Amino acid sequence: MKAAVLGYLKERRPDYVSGEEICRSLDISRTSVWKYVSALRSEGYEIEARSRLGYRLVGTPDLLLPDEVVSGLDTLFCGQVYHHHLSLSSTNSTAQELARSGAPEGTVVLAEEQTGGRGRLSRAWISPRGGLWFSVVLRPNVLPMRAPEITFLAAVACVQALERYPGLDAGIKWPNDLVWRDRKLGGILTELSGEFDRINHVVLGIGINVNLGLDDFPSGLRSVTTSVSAITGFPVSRRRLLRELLISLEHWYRIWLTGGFSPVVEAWKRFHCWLDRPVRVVNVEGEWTGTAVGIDDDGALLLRTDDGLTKRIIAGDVLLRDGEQA
Ligand code: BT5
Repeated sequence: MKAAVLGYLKERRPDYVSGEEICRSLDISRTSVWKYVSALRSEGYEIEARSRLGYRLVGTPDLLLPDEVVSGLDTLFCGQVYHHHLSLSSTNSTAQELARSGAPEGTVVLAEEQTGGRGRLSRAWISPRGGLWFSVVLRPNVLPMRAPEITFLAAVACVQALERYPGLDAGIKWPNDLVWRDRKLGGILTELSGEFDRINHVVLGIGINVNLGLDDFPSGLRSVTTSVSAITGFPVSRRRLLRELLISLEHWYRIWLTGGFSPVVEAWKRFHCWLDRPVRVVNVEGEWTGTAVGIDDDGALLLRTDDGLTKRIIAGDVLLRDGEQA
């Protein structure tokens, strides 16, 4: 009902709407209207109340509140259950807890800021206010060994949502980075909970630097990161971008569930950045130099090594050589 009161105020913005009219059309008491208005105010909505005139919405907080994100969201499940937090240690950790206690597929956990945001191998992920930091609970009925494929479909979903913005032709750096002109714009962290032959759940974490400035990053990261607003030159609506991302994610997730990994791989290849460039690949087993020449049907990176062989790499970090990137 709170959402309905908000909807009413939005529809009539910038005019006043009388308390009586809201009562009548929503069939609630005046006290209830007042209660919902107070609740909305405590979330940050600025609502003026004038005797004889009624209520008027004058300001919406720059927060990704449930009423802003979920109402009218054109998805079947992705984001339909939505948990919003001002601050969390890591949305992936909170989503894991929710998943363990039975959260349905598509549940989204979003935090305006993270104090312990993480990347792969427990690396720190910088997540101040202004970005999009969220996690999605997924319960695919596939073998656990296929869970890493979710990183690939998510990357495709993200770059496709981003490319609707002028100039935001992002690429994907194998395996999980969203990159624009060699600078990191976002990252994906897929975490699996399962047994040998069964997935309990997957938590898909996505971080995108949206309205962030250089000052938001520690000095060591400033030359290798970027943000949507730095690229477009103006702040963008995080609400619109988040909704587009959720729609795109659901779209690609369903393609993957029904059509398998190959349509994802085909789409992914179009965005593969650093192709044919001299790179260094590092993982727990060692380090190789060569040229990235593509990915195979399983999503492994194909590296043409300096001695002319093609090596398949299934996990690791890709770095540009020749000091092209820090
Ligand atoms: C990633 O790891 O790129 C995955 C990032 C996933 C973040 C999301 S936010 C929502 C959800 N909740 C979480 O706690 N995490 C997920 P990796 O490929 O390991 O890259 C990590 C490296 O990226 C760090 O070591 C830094 O060098 C760099 N980095 C950290 N914060 C960054 C930022 N905001 N933008 C660009 N680069 C960053």
